[in-house]
Amino acid sequence: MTIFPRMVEAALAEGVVGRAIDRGIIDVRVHDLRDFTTDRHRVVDDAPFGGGPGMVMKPEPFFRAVEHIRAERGQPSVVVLPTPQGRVFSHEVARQMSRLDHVVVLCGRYEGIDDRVRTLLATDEVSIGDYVLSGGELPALVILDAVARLVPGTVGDEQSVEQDSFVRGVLDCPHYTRPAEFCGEAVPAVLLSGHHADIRRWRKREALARTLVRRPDLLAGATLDDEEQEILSELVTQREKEHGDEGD
Ligand code: 6GU
Repeated sequence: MTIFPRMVEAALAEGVVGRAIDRGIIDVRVHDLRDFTTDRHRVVDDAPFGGGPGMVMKPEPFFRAVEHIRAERGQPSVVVLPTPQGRVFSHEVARQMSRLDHVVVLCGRYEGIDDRVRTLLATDEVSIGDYVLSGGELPALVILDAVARLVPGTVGDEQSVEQDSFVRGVLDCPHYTRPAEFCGEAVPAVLLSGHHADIRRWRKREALARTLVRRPDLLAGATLDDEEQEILSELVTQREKEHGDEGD
């Protein structure tokens, strides 16, 4: 639900999400909030009670819109309100949502939405990170993309979803394609060697080394196989030697 349906539709037409919609794997309906106003000028906002700058989105169009969806498509599993005040979106939240049948997302604009939309209509408040955006449309698209990837059949290769960084708690390894040398930078020789066991080990090492440096917090919850455990121990020992007593 949005006052900018074209903004949302444009994003839905492309890429993995666009293909999943075309194939009927997911069904996405974009609704124009102004269609649920009752006045001639299709007004969706009003001045704040108590005064102050900016406008507040009126509650009635959101309620009428959700009532329309309920009548057409049945009771939604959740009604999500994107807001910087919500719980922070993550792979885990995306995974939970991907198992739901019917998710409604209410996008707000202006300074805010009448709080009764939150208390009476929303079942879930979600933030996509600690920064402020000017509306819920981009968060809704972020949420949709992350959730759609986890619906079976959306991403061509199911294996690649399983390998995604936040599924396993390990960041991705570097990737290369032709040319083998570019701007004086050569592709790591092991990738051209044809030694599949070496390549697999190199990728694991690169991924773990990156995770250790950039996101050590992820490693606490990571699921590592025996080879990865071994590589990680090596990397940790190596770093301790290099950094001496700088701490961990
Ligand atoms: Cl969900 N909405 C807005 N307006 N800003 C945000 C956000 C949501 N998440 C982070 N910043």
